[in-house]
Amino acid sequence: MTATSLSDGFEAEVVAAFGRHLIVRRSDGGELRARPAGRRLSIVCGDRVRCEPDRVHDEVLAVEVLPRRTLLARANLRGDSEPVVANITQLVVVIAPVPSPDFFVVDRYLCAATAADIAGAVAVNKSDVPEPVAQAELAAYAAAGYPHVACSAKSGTGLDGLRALLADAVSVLVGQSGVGKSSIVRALLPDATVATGDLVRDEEGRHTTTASRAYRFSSGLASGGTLIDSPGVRDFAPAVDRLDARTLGFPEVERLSPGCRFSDCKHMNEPDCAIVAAVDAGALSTRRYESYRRLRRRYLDLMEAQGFSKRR
Ligand SMILES: Nc1nc2c(ncn2[C@@H]2O[C@H](COP(=O)(O)OP(=O)(O)OP(=O)(O)O)[C@@H](O)[C@H]2O)c(=O)[nH]1
Ligand SMILES: [Mg+2]
Ligand SMILES: [Zn+2]
Repeated sequence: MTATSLSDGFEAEVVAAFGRHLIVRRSDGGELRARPAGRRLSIVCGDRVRCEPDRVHDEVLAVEVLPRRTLLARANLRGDSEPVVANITQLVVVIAPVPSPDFFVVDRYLCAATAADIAGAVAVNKSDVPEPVAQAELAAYAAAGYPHVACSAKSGTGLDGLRALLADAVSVLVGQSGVGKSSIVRALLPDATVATGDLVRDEEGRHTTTASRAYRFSSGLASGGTLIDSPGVRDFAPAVDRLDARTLGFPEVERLSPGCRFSDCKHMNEPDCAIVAAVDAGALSTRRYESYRRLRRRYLDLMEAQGFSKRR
């Protein structure tokens, strides 16, 4: 890093974020370490930032976050909204036969995406493992408008379908630890060194991702696309302030609710509810509706928690 290269402010893209440690990519492709200029600046992978040199400490400071086109945000335990990843156009929830999927977590990710105007999709990895993933669940996602692709990062089966899904999109791979998100990145981008510094061994000695990292497709079917690998999660709840209070991000509710008797129907216990009628008629998955009910209850809890934390 020469002094002249740091002489002026510049704009850059955050390609990795781990706490207050950032890696930013300049428009010339060069990557630099950087850190947020203040405690209050919350910067995530995918953000575009304005950077300035800090000559005293010989480092790069990200001083401003440029307006985000999209933001995936989660609710923390206090109910407050926390940014997860910015400027993505697509969220791909990765599931696998092992570890067995928690479809309620998958649903909540997809709700957060839908609420944030981000396309949602499901990738079913480890298709080489002779253990089926519930086809009824995948059919329910397809009916809701979320496509799914089957693949195996190990055998290479289905990777073309995944490339087609990712083409020209800025996508994040999310999901439980061990489903194969980083393996998919390595299979799709063999030249990208999935930096080992971003990986640590967990208590069972497996490599697990600790920081989100963006990779760009330079060739192949998905040229023009960007793929962001992210750390595995046990749970996920969408940020409440970003959720549409009416639909909670469920496309089926959005589509069916005009048929409800009450325009402010919450689809819980109200009479003549079109969503309940669709469940009874077998047109809406019972599990997706149960997921809606759970998220409705959680939404109220998080709103309440947020109220408490605001009053502190
Ligand atoms: N059989 C099989 N195993 C796979 C496949 N993809 C990944 N794995 C294995 O699954 C384990 C976890 O893979 P990772 O890519 O580290 O999973 P991850 O989702 O990135 O996990 P975290 O970083 O902890 O969130 C590794 O042992 C991989 O070798 C696959 O398609 N088939
Ligand atoms: Mg990983
Ligand atoms: Zn209703």
